[in-house]
Amino acid sequence: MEVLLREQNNGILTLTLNRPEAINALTTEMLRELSKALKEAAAPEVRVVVLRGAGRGFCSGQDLREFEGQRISYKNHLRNYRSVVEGLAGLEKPVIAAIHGAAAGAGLSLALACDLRIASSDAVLTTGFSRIGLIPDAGMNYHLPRMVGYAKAFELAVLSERLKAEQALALGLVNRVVPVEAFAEEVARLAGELAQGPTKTYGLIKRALRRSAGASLEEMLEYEALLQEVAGRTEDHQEGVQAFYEKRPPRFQGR
Ligand code: T3D
Repeated sequence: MEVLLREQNNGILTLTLNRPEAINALTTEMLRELSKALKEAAAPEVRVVVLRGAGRGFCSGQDLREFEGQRISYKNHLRNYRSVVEGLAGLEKPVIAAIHGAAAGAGLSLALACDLRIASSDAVLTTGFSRIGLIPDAGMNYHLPRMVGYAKAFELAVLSERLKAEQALALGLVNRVVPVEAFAEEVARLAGELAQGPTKTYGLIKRALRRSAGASLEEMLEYEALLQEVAGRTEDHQEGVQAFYEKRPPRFQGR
């Protein structure tokens, strides 16, 4: 059985974590496949990526049975996570985490590294790490406090409580919550909308917002001017302005 399913349609690449018997617990093989798929997603035919889980949940984090009885080098093992997190964060196009059921441990870390999180109303989010005596990893220490602030991040990381979808929404951990029965349709609709957008510009927006996390206002003013030079020369910018003049919706090509 393939541990990662890939499906590409109309500019939307859907990556499905596929170990439903363990709520898609992450194995080394799965992380390597995911990293490879994210590198391939840089191809211009891909305009948006959706990351989801097969079966009844999104992802339960590291497979706690993979290294049963072994003493592993976390430093080495976490390189596999690093490659995936950098792949998600560095991909210059929108990445949506479609979260239904559980998102736990490193599964939540991967969701946080995506650009948008759409939760089904049955979603349950938990940091989970502290319950097994580990600190958050796979980028959670970076993303979580930036999304919810230090105090809440500390609480979530230390207590590892299970958050329902609406609680996650109130904290800003997910962008929207959709009833279970409308979830797949809403994810497809949003992905479809983004796949029709000015992809190159979306990539530059992602780059700018990510850079801002560690930059001063002066640095950002400089950097956004640089990126606007690039956005301003895209065909999609020309098309957007032309469409405005002609009072019609733009037809973006992603270049
Ligand atoms: O160690 C390292 O490599 C370092 C890196 C660590 C990164 C991490 O991600 S640490 C955190 C790891 N994840 C967890 O601790 C979460 C463990 N799982 C849970 O808390 C719960 O299973 C869930 C909240 C995710 C879902 O609960 P529920 O009640 O819906 O399902 P369940 O019955 O607990 O699980 C269903 C099956 O999936 C079950 O298998 P079984 O008994 O039917 O054969 C369960 O053992 C399996 N499963 C769930 N999570 C994992 C898992 N198997 C392996 N690894 C898992 N993480």
